[in-house]
Amino acid sequence: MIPDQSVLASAGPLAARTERLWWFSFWVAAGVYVLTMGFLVWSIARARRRARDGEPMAAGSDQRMTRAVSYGSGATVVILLLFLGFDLSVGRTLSPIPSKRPLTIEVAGHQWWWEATYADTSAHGRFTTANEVHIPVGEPVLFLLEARDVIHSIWVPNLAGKKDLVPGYTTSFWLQADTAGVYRGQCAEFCGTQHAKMAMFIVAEPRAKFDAWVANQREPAKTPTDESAQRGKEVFVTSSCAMCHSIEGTEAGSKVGPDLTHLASRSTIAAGTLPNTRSALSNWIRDAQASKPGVKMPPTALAPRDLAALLTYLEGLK
Ligand code: HEC
Ligand SMILES: [Cu+2]
Repeated sequence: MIPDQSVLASAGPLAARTERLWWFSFWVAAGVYVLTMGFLVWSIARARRRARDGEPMAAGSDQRMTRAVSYGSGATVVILLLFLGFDLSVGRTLSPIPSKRPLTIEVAGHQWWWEATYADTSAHGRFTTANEVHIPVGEPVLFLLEARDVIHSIWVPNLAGKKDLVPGYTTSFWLQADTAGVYRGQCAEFCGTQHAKMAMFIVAEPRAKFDAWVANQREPAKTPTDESAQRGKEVFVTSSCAMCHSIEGTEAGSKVGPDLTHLASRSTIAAGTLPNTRSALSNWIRDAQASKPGVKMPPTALAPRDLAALLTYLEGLK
């Protein structure tokens, strides 16, 4: 399920340009290395042969050496300027987003998860999800970035470079995926002990599939019909859960933790830490600290029947 998380497997125009820059630098540096080592070996061999044969230094060798060093320094300057020029030109093509009204997603970094709100001009069009961000293939997507606690950094190597999320300050960047797929990203700025367990998945899919996903995410949670799930909803809204989580269509409306309206539509929980299965969900609710020590979700002791009902309810939040 987790694809190559690598800058050398680009799947979009931004990452492709960065990858080209990387290979350019690699081949030029490799060429310089091979040439330098070649000259070194050659000159050592020549000096040894001279010493063995008792051959004197040729006349004018001092000037030749000065000239060789000057040519070498000149070539170094030219190569460094080439790097600089290529780097600047790539940087310039990366900044402006090539679209007037792009799909805009507000991403907020939290310790240790990602909140993603799809911006829309109407209040009903907006919706919030977490850790799994769907985007349409072949379209530039604008991200508005904020941090709620400390500095985080968003990095999906197959699609784009990094961008920091800074508290009290909105930054932005854009990316585009040209190949459908699930791209793993992660926080790239140390943000506390569970920093390594702060993954994000970009799900790039064809426009029609994306639209269907959006339409479903905009819906409030369905009112459960079976008895166990109904009991589970009651457990959720009457216990501590509602103090930190939102489920649209219920009384739970807090934003401390991830929005759970469509929890069951995500493939992982806790920012890629656990698979979204009944047993993982059960362990997480009983003691989130066991999988992510220090996380801002306390252990919850529930009667076995209440826990089972709660799990059934959560599993129904498609
Ligand atoms: C004090 C606040 C708090 C309380 C109370 C709380 N949670 Fe959480 N919850 C969080 C935070 C914060 C996270 C994100 C943790 C992370 O991924 O690092 C989270 C994550 C989750 C997730 C994973 C969501 C995802 O998409 O990754 C689930 C499911 C969840 N909580 C369910 C519950 C349930 C059920 C209860 C009640 C028994 C509960 N929580 C009580 C704060 C809380
Ligand atoms: Cu982080």
